[in-house]
Amino acid sequence: MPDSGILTAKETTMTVPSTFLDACRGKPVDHIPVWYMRQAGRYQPEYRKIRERYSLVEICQHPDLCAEVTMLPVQQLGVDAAILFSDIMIPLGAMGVDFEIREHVGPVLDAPITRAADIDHLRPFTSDALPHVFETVRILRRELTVPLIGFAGAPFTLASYLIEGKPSRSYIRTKQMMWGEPEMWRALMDKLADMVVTYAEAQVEAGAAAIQLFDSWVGSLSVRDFRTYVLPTVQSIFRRLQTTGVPLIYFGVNTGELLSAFAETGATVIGVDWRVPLAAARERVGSGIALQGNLDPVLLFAPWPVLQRETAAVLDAGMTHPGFIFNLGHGVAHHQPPVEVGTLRRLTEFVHEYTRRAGNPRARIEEAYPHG
Ligand code: 1CP
Repeated sequence: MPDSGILTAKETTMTVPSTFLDACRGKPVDHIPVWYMRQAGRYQPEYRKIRERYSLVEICQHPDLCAEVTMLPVQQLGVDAAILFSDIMIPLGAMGVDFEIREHVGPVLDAPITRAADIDHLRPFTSDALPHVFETVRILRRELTVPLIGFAGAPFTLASYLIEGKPSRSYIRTKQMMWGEPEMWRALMDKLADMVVTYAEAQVEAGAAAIQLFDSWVGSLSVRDFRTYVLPTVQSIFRRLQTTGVPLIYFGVNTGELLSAFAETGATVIGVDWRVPLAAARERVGSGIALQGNLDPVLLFAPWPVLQRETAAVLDAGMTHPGFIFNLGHGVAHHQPPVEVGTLRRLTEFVHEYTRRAGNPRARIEEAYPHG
């Protein structure tokens, strides 16, 4: 430890005990850790109140406010990790991309990328960009009692917004560039990969204890295309991020058929959506990599006994191997009326209680919660 008594990011993550970090590493845990994608957001009355006065981008520009929004779900739900409140588009702003996050739509660009010159014009991302983001991370490192997950969008998913100019269902323009202009595609992937590495390293330097790479839309690719056009870039990102020493999580939606290729990315943890049974995911990924998931997010709108039964099934499947983190298969869904904060709090308590290990864990679990 340095004489000043101030811990560096690496020392913090290595010395503070954390169920979440242990589970990422496949170490024994006394309960299964929980966090939720989109755990900060519209379902929270407090968040809606803040959003009446500030846009999402403005929240990210105010470190105290952004830290408050990040901490809210930790205080309200009792989750085992926080995720930095931000958006995958934020670092693209620092590369000169003009975007807007439109209400009920998502990221929208006036001038999507169509030609090589547009890619040349993307500024390289440097770690002195976005000082407010890293200041938020430093505040959170001081304030939080659980690890902070930093994150970045993965190159394919970011490219889909840059090329389509808005959320897409078919990714036609994106795939047209990928297949038809392989040199442009490579240049774009490389530029985005450099951003991801620099941005993630700076988040760890400031205090993030894990990094999640969101490749939300990569499941739109065939396994062949994933291996040809995306896997080498993701491998290069994780290879370069190994030196940070923090767990690296790779997540996408609709990725059942890609999971065996995901196992070759170098990720410490693989996120699984709800369409794939965890036993099948485990078979495809093999052992030695932790899994995270995979409750259908819409179950949050189901009657409690159904939610409880399906959660128990996910936990039973997840606990068969070391290295499991409970999460939803995608983010908390937006709907009217919204998911109740109380439902997520009760779910978190249930996961902790159901999986708390003492003595003969499975026997105790079966005894306390007989089912099926
Ligand atoms: O203004 C708002 O409040 C709108 C909703 C919203 C929120 C709460 C958006 C717009 N972004 C965010 C925050 C956000 N985005 C977080 C932090 C919150 C947390 O997890 O607690 C994170 C991790 C993201 C990452 C993100 N943004 C992803 C990857 C995760 C995923 O959900 O797959 C993606 C694809 C985006 C793009 C985006 N931003 C916002 C929306 C509605 C979308 C998706 C649009 C689409 O369907 O393509």
